[in-house]
Amino acid sequence: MKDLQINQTNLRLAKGDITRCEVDAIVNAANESLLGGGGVDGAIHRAAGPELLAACRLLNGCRTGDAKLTPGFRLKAAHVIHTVGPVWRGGTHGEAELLASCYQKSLELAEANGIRTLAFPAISTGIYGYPLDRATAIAVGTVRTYSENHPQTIITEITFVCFDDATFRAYEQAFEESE
Ligand code: AR6
Repeated sequence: MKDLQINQTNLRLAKGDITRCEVDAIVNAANESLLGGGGVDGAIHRAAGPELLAACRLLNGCRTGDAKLTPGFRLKAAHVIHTVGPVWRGGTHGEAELLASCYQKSLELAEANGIRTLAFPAISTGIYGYPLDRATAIAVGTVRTYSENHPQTIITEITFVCFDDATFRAYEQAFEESE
């Protein structure tokens, strides 16, 4: 498995639990309330501690496709970027654009806050039901395009963290197809 180096930015794949990542920021696949939930959202809130929920309460939610920043509290990551992916409704309700926007807005927020290393979960592919192959193609494509269009970016490392083997394989395929 090769990493993808695009200008300043290394795109890489990892298996495991995003809450343990030693990066400047981890991305949370949240819901519009930002008040916690299951999946990776639940895991991040458990690992960060109750201060995270208190910080999220001050943000007044987040629209689908948008992203907001909090500290990481008890996490190794200094920050959490909370983004809200689309619920899969057959693909004809703007899901692809909204999912791409999650990655784009997260990268812009990272850049604006001095974040150099960033880890993403596979947004929308769990509880929200987005087909894995389509979601990973959008994730890799959007991040790749961002890196190509921002040769002076401060973001040096972007990791796609895969919680299971099927997700890892889908990202491997997306990396191959993007080359
Ligand atoms: N580390 C990395 N990835 C994880 C972890 C973890 N600790 N736990 C789960 N995943 P999901 P969604 C993977 O359902 O589809 C919540 O209730 C998981 O295997 O967490 O965007 C929110 O509050 C899958 O590959 O997020 C929302 O209501 C990926 O993370 C809703 O779920 C995303 O699965 C969001 O649903």
